[in-house]
Amino acid sequence: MTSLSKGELRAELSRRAFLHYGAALGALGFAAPSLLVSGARAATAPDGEVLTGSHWGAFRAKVEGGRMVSIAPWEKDPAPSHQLSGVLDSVYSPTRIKFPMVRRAYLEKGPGADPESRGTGDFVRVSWDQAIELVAKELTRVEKTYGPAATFAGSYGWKSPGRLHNCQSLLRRMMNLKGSFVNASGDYSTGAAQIILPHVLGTLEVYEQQTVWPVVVDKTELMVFWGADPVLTNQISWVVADHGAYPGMKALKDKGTKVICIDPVRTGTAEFFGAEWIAPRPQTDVALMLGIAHTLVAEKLYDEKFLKTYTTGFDKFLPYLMGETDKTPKTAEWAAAITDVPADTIKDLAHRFAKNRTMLAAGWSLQRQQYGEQRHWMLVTLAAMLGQIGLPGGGFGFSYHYASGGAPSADAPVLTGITDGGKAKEGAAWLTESGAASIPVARVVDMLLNPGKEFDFNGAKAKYPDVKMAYWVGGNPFVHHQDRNRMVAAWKKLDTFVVQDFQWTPTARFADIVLPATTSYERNDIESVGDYAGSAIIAMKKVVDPVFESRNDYDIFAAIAGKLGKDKAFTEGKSEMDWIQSFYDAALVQAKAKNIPMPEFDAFWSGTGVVEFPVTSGKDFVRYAKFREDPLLEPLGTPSGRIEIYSKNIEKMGYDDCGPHPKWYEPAERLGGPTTKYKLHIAASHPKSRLHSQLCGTKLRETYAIAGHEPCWINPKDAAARGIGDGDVVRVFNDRGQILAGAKVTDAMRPGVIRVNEGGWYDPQEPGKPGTLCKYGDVNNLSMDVGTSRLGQGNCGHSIVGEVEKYAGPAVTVDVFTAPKPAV
Ligand code: PGD
Ligand code: PGD
Ligand code: 6MO
Repeated sequence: MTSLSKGELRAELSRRAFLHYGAALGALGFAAPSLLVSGARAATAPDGEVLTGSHWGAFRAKVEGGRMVSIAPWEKDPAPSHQLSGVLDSVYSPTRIKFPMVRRAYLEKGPGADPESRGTGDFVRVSWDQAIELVAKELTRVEKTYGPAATFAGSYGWKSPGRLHNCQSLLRRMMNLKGSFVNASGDYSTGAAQIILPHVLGTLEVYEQQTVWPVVVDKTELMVFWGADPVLTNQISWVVADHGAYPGMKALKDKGTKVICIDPVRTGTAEFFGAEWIAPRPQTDVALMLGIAHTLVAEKLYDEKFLKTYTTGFDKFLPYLMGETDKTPKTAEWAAAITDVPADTIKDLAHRFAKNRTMLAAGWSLQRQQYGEQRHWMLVTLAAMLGQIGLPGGGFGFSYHYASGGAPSADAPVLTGITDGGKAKEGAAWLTESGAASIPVARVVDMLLNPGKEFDFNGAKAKYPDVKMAYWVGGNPFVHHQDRNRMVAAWKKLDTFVVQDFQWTPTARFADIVLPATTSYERNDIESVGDYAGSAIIAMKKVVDPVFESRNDYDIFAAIAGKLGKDKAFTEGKSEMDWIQSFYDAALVQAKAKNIPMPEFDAFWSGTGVVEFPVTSGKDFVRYAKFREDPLLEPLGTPSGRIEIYSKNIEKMGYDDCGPHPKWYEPAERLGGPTTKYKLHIAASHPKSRLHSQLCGTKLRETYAIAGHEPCWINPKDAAARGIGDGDVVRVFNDRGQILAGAKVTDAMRPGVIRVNEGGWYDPQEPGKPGTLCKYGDVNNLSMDVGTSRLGQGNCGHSIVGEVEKYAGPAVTVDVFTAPKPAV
């Protein structure tokens, strides 16, 4: 495998750093013996101003009388997110979980009792001692009765930043001490791309540093945002957001560089750049790319030398492209019929891509669709045909829209974090983590419905375990997972469902045992700033004391581990501050070795609470420049060392839904599809004023909800044809489910496509009843729950068709934003 450049390494580390470097921390052995008892709370937060961090950026919180009263963005944030205004409310909102609660039937009759009453809000308040005892007992019972592969703790979700209170690592740390558990691999963001791209490029690619913005501004002549809305999605980061992409985007705009947005929606990004808007039918992008590729060949505009030197398998792809293998040449005209983009436009794109220094910057919606693997593979193939990969400002980029990819990386040490106590894995190996069994993350409902069934995943075969208990922390599956009604039915199979969150999410409402966690503003922690930039390390100081009876995730898991007789192994005798210092000190050792200025811990913590790092070599990073310079000495991590347009490894897998070269596959349903029943595509994109479902329970919702519901964007023509007016309550439906939404009539939508963003909280009219109406507008009532293909098994959250009508039923009350009655 080729050695990673610094920028690449940082990006590799950013999202999964705790996995890669967990072992190193242990080896460094910084943990000084603690003088404090485990779980001891730091002193009460005083009044004044506290700097802390969040997914939305760093901010200063003002505290008066022990209450957070206002927040202001960190003065060094170049583009603060408007979502910060919801953060304050998230601490005090009526959705806060105040006490441990147990579903009544569960408490009275035990595990598995009356699963029909899940989601009805019939809870009973219990003490913390009772709750911890119940959880520990059930973990033990399930393991003893059914073995280690009967408890699912693959708990996926966006939790909060912080290297200690990383609730998912903490859950798995406790589970590893107990015995074992069923894990999940991959994520919902890039499930298909992160499996296909290592075959094509030898690396995950989606979480790696991009050719940096200053180089793009200087050299790119044509910037193409393909299914990407970076102005919207760069608001947040996995760690504390740096927002470094925004100055880059502004400089590109100021320079007047030509920008094209290929998207069924005229996005905020298209408006920001005054971009040319090309609106294909959703899910047809591979056909569009093939039409462009065919034009490049037909008009001899492609770079044969690049293909020969840096790629393998083009000779096997070319006969498919030209129609020699299937009698269907993938001409611009062929593509036009599928995509609804005129053939002349497709040819014109081919001409302009070839003539200019072109950056193809793709988002991830493209691969959150059936056969999603093909999108990024074909885009790499197209970029290879253009021959600009490794040149400044040319090629492709799969993270310009995420966590400010392309913001130059600083010379920063790696910040370690709490580990799950399992074996640390590096690079792509985190995809197959520890656990008694592991499933691809988005197959969780399939697993519950089909114990013992064999499934394929990236060349391997495995069987679904028979799971009786699930423990979820830091995620909201009753919003994020597809096909809600299928999911609600599957969940009835569980004996026990434990949820640990700080708010009454739809998931918490479907739990048997609900444990109230603190927000990250009620505890101390430490985090990096910028997934790719790594521009600083920041103290996430406690702003206020825990609200109501909430406890830190660390303390909850330490208490459960304690009941299992494993508290010493869990805490290693360290307090919150001991851990935080140990992570900092490990970074300090690296910094000293590299002559990077960094104060001692005490000065850092009691001083400004931030240490910033300089940018030197990161400022002119060009992705794949080294490979281009010397493909023999700097080969890719693929079997051939080159870009694989044809993969022999995938050929060997023999899948009918992901062949050995990129290809157009007709999805089960799409706008204008040959067998598609419904007339509208439903875009389930990411929201401008939320992070998924986070902040949906706050006052911020009032700034965008329409008639109290999640908005449904619709083109004026589609609205008029259905008698729908702006502001009307509408019912969006298909064979899988139905939701209410509020109509926003706008010509920013392509005709035939409506948009309801993901992340709206599920509010079932009759909880547990198949097909019941969701009163607020959770779009995943409508999506389909199938894997992208047998290769990647990613989710298909963007493969939805359906219909919309003006709502004519009885008035409804949205209940999901207040706590269940017994919990108030
Ligand atoms: P979040 O709303 O971020 O969504 O799904 P995910 O489950 O990650 O959920 C995080 C939860 O963690 C919240 O309930 C929050 O309160 C809780 N939490 C935050 N901090 C803490 C903490 O410190 N402790 C504890 N205990 N809990 C905490 C996101 C997923 O949705 C993703 S990443 C993607 S990319 C998918 N996107 C789509 C899509 O494009 N289209 C559709 N149809 N569906 C999707 N679903 C996926
Ligand atoms: P999406 O909103 O799903 O975002 O980033 P990702 O790029 O996946 O889609 C981006 C664009 O693709 C949308 O404008 C949509 O209209 C378009 N699109 C959808 N389908 C198609 C199609 O078939 N063809 C074409 N050409 N375009 C299509 C998601 C990323 O965003 C992720 S994974 C996470 S976890 C974060 N989530 C959020 C969030 O919830 N809220 C904000 N504000 N920011 C985020 N950033 C991250
Ligand atoms: Mo995601």
